[in-house]
Amino acid sequence: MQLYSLGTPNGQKVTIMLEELLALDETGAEYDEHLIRIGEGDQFSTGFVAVNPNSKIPALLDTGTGSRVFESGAILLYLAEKFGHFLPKEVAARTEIMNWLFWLQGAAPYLGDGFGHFYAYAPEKFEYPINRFTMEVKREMDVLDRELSEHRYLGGDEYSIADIATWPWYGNLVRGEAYGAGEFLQVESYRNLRRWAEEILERPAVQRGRMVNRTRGAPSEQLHERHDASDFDLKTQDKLAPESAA
Ligand SMILES: N[C@@H](CCC(=O)N[C@@H](CS)C(=O)NCC(=O)O)C(=O)O
Repeated sequence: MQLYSLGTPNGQKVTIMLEELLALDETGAEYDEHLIRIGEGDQFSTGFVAVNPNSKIPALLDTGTGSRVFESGAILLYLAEKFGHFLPKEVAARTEIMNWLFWLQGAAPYLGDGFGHFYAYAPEKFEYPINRFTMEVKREMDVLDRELSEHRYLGGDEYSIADIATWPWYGNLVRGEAYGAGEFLQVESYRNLRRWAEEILERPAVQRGRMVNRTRGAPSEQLHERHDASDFDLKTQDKLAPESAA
C-alpha cells in the first residue's frame, strides 16, 4: 500500500485504520506513507493528481490490485472490505455503520471548513459564520452524544470504520484538542462522547496512527513518513538529526 497523506483528521482516519489492520496481523496492510505538504502545494503535482484528481489528501494506491482510492470514507470502506475487518457483514448492522460513516463525511466539513476556519484561522473574527457553525457543531456533538448514550460505539457495540472516521474529528474536538475551542464549545458537557473518545484513544493502533504525517505538536509524536513499523521507535522527529528533522 502506498499512502499519500498528511496528519490532519482526514489523514489520521486512514493511518489509524492501517495500524488497526496491522495490529490484527494483516500483513497485506503494510504501508509506505509519503508526506504531502498541502501548504506547499504538493497535492497539485502530477503524481498526486494521478491518484486523486481532486487534489486532496488522503490518497491510497494499492499496488497489489492497481486500484487508486481517494476520499477518506472510500479508503476506509475499501480497506474494510479488502481485509474483512471493522465492518459487519450482516445487512442491518452494516447499514447502521454506513449511516454513521456517511454522516461523518457530510458533517465534518461543517466542523473543519466551517467552525474551525472561522473560529481559529480566518483573518478576522466574523460573528455571523462563527455563530452559525458553532450552533451546527454543538448540534452534531449532541447527535453523537445521544447515539453514544445508547451504544458503546457508533452504530452498535463493535468498534468499526464509523468510529475510525469520526474519532480524529469529534474525538479530538471533545477532548479539547481542536482549534483551542474546548471551553468555548463546553465540550465537558458531552459526557458520552468524551467517554467514547477516551476509550478509543487507549487503543495502541490509534496512538500510532495519529503520529503518522503529523507536522505539529511534540516532536516525539511526529512521524513524518512511515515506511516500516520500527519507524515509530526510530524515526520520530525528536530522534532524527536536526538537518533531516526540518
Ligand atoms: N472529502 C475529502 C476531504 C479531504 C480534504 O479536505 N483534505 C484536505 C486536508 S484535511 C486537503 O487535502 N486540502 C488541500 C487543499 O484543499 O488544497 C476526504 O474525506 O478525503
